[in-house]
Amino acid sequence: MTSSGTKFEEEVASEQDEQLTEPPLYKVLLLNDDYTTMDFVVEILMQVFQKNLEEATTIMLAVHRTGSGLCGVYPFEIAETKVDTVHALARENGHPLRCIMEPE
Ligand code: TYC
Repeated sequence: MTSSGTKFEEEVASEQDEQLTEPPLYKVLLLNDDYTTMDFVVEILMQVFQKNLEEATTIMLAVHRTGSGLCGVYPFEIAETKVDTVHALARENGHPLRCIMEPE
């Protein structure tokens, strides 16, 4: 406790600090491979990452050409769920598509 503040004032200040602190963010990236179809990657980008057809096509082609591409930036649990959803949909449809997350 500071010399001037009461315990109550300290608690209020500390709760306000907590609300101001942004959660850490994670980039979710798709990785290229030789087997997943371009159409499937575009579908994933539209369904899982809420991209429109043009955005999805641009990201898919960037992954195809460079090896990886940014799908979005999210708090930890949302990023983790997106990665798991991509892998589940890919396996269900017989594609080896990989998706990773990394700190922003
Ligand atoms: N390289 C794949 C092909 O030529 C297409 C592809 C794009 C695969 C993006 C994965 O994340 C990916 N069919």
